Amino acid sequence: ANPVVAVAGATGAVGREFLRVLHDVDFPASEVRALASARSAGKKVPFDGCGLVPAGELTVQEMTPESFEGVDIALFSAGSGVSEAMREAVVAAGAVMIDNSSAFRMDEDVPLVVPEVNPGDVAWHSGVIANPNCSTIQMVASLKPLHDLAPITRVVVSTYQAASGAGAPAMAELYDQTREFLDGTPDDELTVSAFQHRIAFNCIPHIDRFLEDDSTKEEWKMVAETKKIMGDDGIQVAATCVRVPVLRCHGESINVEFADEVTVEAARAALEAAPGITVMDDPAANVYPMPGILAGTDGAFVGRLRKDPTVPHGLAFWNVADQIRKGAALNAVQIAQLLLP
Ligand code: A2P
Ligand code: 11C
Repeated sequence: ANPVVAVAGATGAVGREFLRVLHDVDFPASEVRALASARSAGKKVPFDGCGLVPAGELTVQEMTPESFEGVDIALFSAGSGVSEAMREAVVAAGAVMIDNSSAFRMDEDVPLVVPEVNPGDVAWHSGVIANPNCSTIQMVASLKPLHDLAPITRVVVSTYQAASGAGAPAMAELYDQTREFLDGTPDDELTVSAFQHRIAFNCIPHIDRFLEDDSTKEEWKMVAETKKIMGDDGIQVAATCVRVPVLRCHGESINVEFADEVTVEAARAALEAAPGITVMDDPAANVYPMPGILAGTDGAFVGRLRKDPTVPHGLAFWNVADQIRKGAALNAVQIAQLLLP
């Protein structure tokens, strides 16, 4: 039978994208339930239809433990607290929770899945499958085909992360603050609430909270999640995560060190053949991936491929992806597709 799908957090930035992606891939649902907080109950959200569900608005229902009766697949993006509170009800209903929050990612009974990298891991779930952090997803999608050429021993990554990674209100803050700034509003009168500092005309090397070793939680996620998804604790990752005044799409500067020689040509061929990766690399024609041209696209885009001559077997490249699609909603729906009979 066609599955019943619940979208938990349907009014949020990722939740709305879940609905778009379900339509785009024509997910074979028999019903799609839009769930959010009591504040949104009764609101309508647009839906273009998928499977047996016709196009038309969905009426948002308040999410309660009873919301999951009859549900087969529950796509969650309503924050860690909500995922934790609803897990038992979702699993008791016999549904699989595909969770975009960081609540369960490192749990031993929860697979952390990027379908291009470790699709087989969905087999051992016990009711919950976690969707990795957006900056990790786009990086590992490009590391996997390279790791298959020769083992990767070390990765140095610096991110250029879009405001929308912090949710829809953060995106609005970049927009409005930029206008206020250009209108001459003094710094101390600008509205600063989504980030620690002004984001307009600025870069903030601080995403999520600081940890004891002075790295941030976002940087720690890139280290720990990469090892779990790639199934290789031997990959060392050094990450610096930076928020930049971009609305949508994260960029990443990535330097990789291999155990053996990998030529730029071999790396390019492997990336061109890899699922979910588009190589956009023609320096002579000024062609390389950029957030400004890639919002709304699927997969991860790679360019600026070149040798890193500072280490024995080094490669450098630049990676851009729409972090709300491949980094969140699309990856989660691709996980759901792996569960279809
Ligand atoms: P609501 O719009 O009713 O607050 P974002 O990440 O863009 O901020 O979106 C968060 C999503 O999670 C929204 O859909 C939001 O619904 C939902 N949400 C937040 N808190 C709760 C809650 N306690 N119960 C159910 N849904 C929630
Ligand atoms: C950001 N990467 O850009 C974060 C958002 O663990 O899923 C996603 C956080 C997470 O702010």
